[in-house]
Amino acid sequence: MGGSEDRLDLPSNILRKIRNAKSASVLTGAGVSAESGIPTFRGAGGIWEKYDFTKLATPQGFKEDPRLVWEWYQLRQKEIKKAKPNAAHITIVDMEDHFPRFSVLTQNIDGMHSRAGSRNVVELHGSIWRMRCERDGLMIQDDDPVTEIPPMCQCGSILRPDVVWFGEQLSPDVVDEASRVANESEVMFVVGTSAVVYPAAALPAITKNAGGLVIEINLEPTDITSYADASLFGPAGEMLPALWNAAVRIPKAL
Ligand code: BJW
Repeated sequence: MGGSEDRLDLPSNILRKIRNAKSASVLTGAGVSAESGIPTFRGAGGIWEKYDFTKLATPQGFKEDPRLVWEWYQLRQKEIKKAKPNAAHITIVDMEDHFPRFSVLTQNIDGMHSRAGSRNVVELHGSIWRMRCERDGLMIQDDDPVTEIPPMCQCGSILRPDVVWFGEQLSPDVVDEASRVANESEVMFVVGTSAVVYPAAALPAITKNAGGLVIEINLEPTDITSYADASLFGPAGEMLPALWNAAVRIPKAL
């Protein structure tokens, strides 16, 4: 038994509800990939400490300097390509094998859940591995970092990363699917998100209001903590496997 299991301290009724749920989901944020070496956005050492989001993650920033934005995305593609899924990503794959209905709702654009082996992944903010043309709608998927900056469409326009920047709408289909999943989840695990970016941050409240359990894993308290059924504070790569072991191993009699 490791140190993380000692810190779990979850009542057996919660563990039993987790194990017996028929429908579950995980909402992930940048913290789930932190132990793979991919930086988070906010807080000490976060991306927004070093880079100006207005220049790099808004449609206005892209219009003003597409080359700068693409250089930043290429740098991140290279970092992500080198990273490996960690124990949290892998535990989420195990969860999918256990629950009859299961979805990963991720704010991350890094593709790490799919690389780890998760099948049912809803990418709320798009993917760094896709680019699209806003003029003719062409979509290109490529698992390697871009080589041409900025990448050009055959129609002569500059392609953009297929990600959701601030002030842009998430795809309505994606929001509908995520809301449906949140509404039908008997348990939602909220892992490694600061829960400040909407509409993703509102998904756990949908689960809670529909009578589901919300279990949070983070290094520190967030706005979710006030209504979560349990909050586990520690690294996702330790806390999630410990939680999952405890839930699947709980004796049937409890
Ligand atoms: C660990 C750990 C470890 C670390 N283990 N844990 C309603 C209310 C208020 C505002 C709004 C609202 N509706 C819309 C808004 C505006 C805006 C918004 O939410 N702003 C807030 C910041 C105030 N939302 C939008 O603009 C969204 N669009 C929208 O709503 O459209 C509707 C609309 C538009 C126009 C007119 C009218 C309606 C779009 C948001 C898009 C976000 N895009 C980004 C960039 C994506 C592309 C890219 O990556 O390049 O998405 S911003 C960035 O933040 C990224 C992330 O997905 C997102 C969330 O961040 P996340 O994942 O939570 O990371 P961090 O860094 O914040 O937190 C990491 C956490 O992990 C921390 O808590 C750590 O403690 C923890 N951690 N290591 C466990 N090892």
